[in-house]
Amino acid sequence: MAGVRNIVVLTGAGISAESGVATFRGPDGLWEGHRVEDVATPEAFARNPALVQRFYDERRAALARVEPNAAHRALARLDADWPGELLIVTQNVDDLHERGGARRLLHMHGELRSAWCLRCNARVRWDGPLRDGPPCPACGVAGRLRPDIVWFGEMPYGMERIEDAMRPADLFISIGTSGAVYPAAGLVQTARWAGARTLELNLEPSAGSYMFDECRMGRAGELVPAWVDELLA
Ligand code: BJW
Repeated sequence: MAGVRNIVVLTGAGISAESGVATFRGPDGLWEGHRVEDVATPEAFARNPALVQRFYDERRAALARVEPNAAHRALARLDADWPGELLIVTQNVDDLHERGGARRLLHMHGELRSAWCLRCNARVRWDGPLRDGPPCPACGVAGRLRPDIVWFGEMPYGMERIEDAMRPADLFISIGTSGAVYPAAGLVQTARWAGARTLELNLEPSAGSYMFDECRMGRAGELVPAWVDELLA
């Protein structure tokens, strides 16, 4: 695509929907059975750690039953073949981008396959359950590991790296996100200030659709491979 060198891609739950991972705010949303304030805040964790650990243990275990889809693979192809700068910023806590082959990737809301020790502050790769209070592999203290997930009121990861990638961006593309959660929802505005062209790919109009130069509505598994083909042509 003429004049494009620096790209920032933002992804949300919609890109993993066709892999069978529930989105957050749809009719079958992940939080249908769980009130968000019961599970996705530090206060909820302090109040009822067993409930929160069980919720995340189930989602971590479910990763073994899902596979990357055509949209994840298309972004990995872009990552491999794009000669300019690229950063894929995902709000998703699943590991489907990396299993699809993406490398230039940042998980701004944390990762299911990581645990954070509240005793020694280490972040460790974690694939099993946390509900039984296992010892931290770094400091050995039991019962202090929490899901390494950014909850409401906590600072998302990598904000400096994201801002550094946004400043020189000439193309910003948002895929499969409702635009309901900040600061991710504000990145389109940052992109506009940077002078980048902005494109949204989503199943339906999002809260921020009006801010994009172009919106394409449909399934990520179809729209993303077609867009990557266009870009690499
Ligand atoms: C398809 C598809 C298909 C379906 N193909 N598309 C008042 C105003 C403004 C902000 C605030 C406010 N009060 C509080 C805040 C801040 C707060 C916030 O934004 N609250 C809002 C509710 C208003 N944000 C925070 O607290 C954040 N931290 C923060 O702000 O720190 C301060 C700070 C930061 C930076 C600079 C300065 C200060 C932290 C937010 C953490 C969010 N964490 C969660 C939970 C993680 C735990 C978990 O996974 O359980 O992350 S919330 C949840 O929403 C999750 C997601 O990453 C996030 C976004 O959801 P997403 O991905 O958009 O999913 P959906 O379901 O909403 O949408 C899916 C879309 O896909 C839909 O549009 C579908 O149509 C589409 N789709 N199938 C294509 N096949």
